[in-house]
Amino acid sequence: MADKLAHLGYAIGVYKKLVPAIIIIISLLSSSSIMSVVAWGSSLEGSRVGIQTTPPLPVLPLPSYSQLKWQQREIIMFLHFGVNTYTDSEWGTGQEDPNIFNPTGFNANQWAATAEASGISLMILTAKHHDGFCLWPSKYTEHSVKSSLAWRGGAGDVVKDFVAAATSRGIDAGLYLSPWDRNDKRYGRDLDYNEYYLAQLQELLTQYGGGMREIWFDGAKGANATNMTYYFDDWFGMVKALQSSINVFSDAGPDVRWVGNENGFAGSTCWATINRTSLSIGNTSNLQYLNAGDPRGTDYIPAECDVSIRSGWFWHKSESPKKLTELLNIYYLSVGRNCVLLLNVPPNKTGLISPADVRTLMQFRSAIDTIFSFNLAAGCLVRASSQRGHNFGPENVLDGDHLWTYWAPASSKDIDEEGINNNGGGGGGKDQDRLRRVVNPSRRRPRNDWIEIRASTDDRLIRFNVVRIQEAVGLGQRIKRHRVYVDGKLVAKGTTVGYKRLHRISSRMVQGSVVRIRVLDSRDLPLISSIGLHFDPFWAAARPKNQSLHTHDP
Ligand code: FUL
Repeated sequence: MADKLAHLGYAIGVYKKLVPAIIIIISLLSSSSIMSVVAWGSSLEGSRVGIQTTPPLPVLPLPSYSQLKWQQREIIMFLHFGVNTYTDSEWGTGQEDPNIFNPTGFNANQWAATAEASGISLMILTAKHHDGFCLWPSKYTEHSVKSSLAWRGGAGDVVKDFVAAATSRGIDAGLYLSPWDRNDKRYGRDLDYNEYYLAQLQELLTQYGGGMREIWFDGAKGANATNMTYYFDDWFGMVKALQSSINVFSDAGPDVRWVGNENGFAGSTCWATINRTSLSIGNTSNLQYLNAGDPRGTDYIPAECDVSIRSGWFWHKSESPKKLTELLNIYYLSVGRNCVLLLNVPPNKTGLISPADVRTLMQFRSAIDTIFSFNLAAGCLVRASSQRGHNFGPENVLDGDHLWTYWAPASSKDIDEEGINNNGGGGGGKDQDRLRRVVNPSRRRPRNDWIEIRASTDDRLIRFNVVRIQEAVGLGQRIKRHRVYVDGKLVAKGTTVGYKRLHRISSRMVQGSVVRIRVLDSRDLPLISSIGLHFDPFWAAARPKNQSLHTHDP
């Protein structure tokens, strides 16, 4: 009853100045459920000469359209292919004979078909790795497929086939062009090498269509490699000029940053925001900063988690793909921590993705679909501590839009003036009266924002072991600390949320009738675009390690 009164206070507070008669109608409805009050109040505002409450102000910095598209991909396929595939090595010397590159069964359609069947929408190919061997016939070097006479008589072009195969299946393409080049004699002579590198960039970004979606500038370089300065500003400037929707990856962005390790793990706190001025390419002293991001960062540069499906980046006969449980763990610690997973799947000597890797990818996709295609919160009742206005109700977290429809609580000003912030579900009544008197903005009470999923009937329990929370990051990443309760008992806690936060429940399974997510700290109002309660059978079957919460966040 106290809850119901609190929500009535909210509805009255919002509308009393406009339509006094509504108050009478609301009192008549005092015996109806909270949900019906929220829905009913909303439709009244909708009828108010068509003017709707505006979204709250954004919290800068914001993601670009291309970054949002990148984030929604969740998994990107990386393909390491080149002379190393034939020499059983990871870093070539640059002295390899181009004739060893002979992928007798090369078929980029098989790569694209594998990506498509795995639900992957972008593939990134190593056009040139550290050995300097180019997978396209560059005009500026002999160290390329045009010297691989055994393969298509030197007339082959892997990049061309790769882009054509991807495009034919509606999959986007991206390229990796290693800055460190162990073959080219110009390496070490700043001007000459930068001109060479820019000439190659120009080839790659003009000869294969205008739809390139990501370019990867790898900061790696051998400890004893020749010193030289890369002209990053020129590189980035040229890339952006030639490809309008491309995301530039490097240790320091500008669009996508490295996560600071090659295991596929983001930090348990992971901000998409960071200060670019504190980053530099190829500098390994700030890995922790890259891993966690920075709540005060002035640049929006989300992290990409690169890891290989096998232990090496290139194909080696002796290696086999990771197990499904390991890949799922990587998924939870990358995609489930506000990042994108860049999963390397190396083509073998014949030029195809090995059957074992294809099988593993299929299993991985099917496991993700099994876990996430059904939301146990669907059909449940949803309510929140407060609501900004008509378009910002808690029901938005259960629709299919995970970016632009969201629950927004009332602003602190509205809460202070109207006393509409329901105090933890047990508030209302006298508490509301007290809050109504607090009108001095300098004495605002701390916020207590929460949103709750409730089983639709009293006897129904929700059984789940994964919680998914998503912020409306189009208006900036905000949440700093949150907790999840089931029937009042803490089951998960964490810091950042961002585009997607996934919690696996440490006890492997939990059940209850009310799941509440509390936001303990946030940069301005928290905006939640989606909530999911899911069942992960692989997690349920895994042997519990201990009963404590798996995350050590505050
Ligand atoms: C590293 C490189 O040295 C590896 O060979 C691989 O390409 C990986 C993605 O980046 O820095």
